[in-house]
Amino acid sequence: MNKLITSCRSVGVYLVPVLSMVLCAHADAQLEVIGSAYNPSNQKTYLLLEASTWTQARDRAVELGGQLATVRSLAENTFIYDTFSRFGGSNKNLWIGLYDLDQAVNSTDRATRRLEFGWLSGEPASYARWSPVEPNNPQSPEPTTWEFYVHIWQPGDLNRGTWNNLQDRAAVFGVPIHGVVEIECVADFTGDGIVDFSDYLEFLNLYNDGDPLADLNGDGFVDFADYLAFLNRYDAGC
Ligand SMILES: [Ca+2]
Ligand SMILES: [Ca+2]
Ligand SMILES: [Ca+2]
Ligand SMILES: [Ca+2]
Repeated sequence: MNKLITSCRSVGVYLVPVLSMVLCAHADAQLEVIGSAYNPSNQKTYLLLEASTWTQARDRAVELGGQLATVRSLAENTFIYDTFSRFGGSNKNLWIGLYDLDQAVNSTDRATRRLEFGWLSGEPASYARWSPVEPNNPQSPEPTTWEFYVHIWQPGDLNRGTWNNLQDRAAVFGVPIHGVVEIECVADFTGDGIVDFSDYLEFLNLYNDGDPLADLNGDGFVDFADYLAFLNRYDAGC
């Protein structure tokens, strides 16, 4: 999948404009990765997607060989919030992998309602950082107003850094919502669960294009330090 976008960029200049436009329009339909970061304290790599609905971000995360992030502690919540909520200089709400497991059952009791949410990763929902008034339970008969998906509030909000359940939309109060993807195996660039030479070639492609996906140490630059970081993970088999 990454390759498609990469090829579009690198091959586009050689194509006649119309063909190039068609191919690139197809590639652009995919959510772009706009940032990445490595958290040394839990050895996990995170990617930031362009703004989208929760379900779009969820699907893109799987294509990228990961999942919308699981938040297991205050430290992980703080890392994600500090790293991405003002990424690029503008405020961002952040989608995480928490969602309402049963859309037909929605308690009006807040304590009970909190237990209705679970992680995409299937890990136990032992840690939570709900805003004091969430998750709420809109009572409208119109299902599109029901709030099944969870994001971290952006820095400009009173409840910044805490969680809110929301509809499947790409912005709230005019501020965009960006998916945060957690990548389990960084060297598996093809996302097939195996680390082999095809991953090496895929990394080289991204590296040569300066793609943010190749910024493995998350410092905003694609350079030799990232190449060495890749070789380390590649040798380690993940
Ligand atoms: Ca429910
Ligand atoms: Ca809510
Ligand atoms: Ca692979
Ligand atoms: Ca880098």
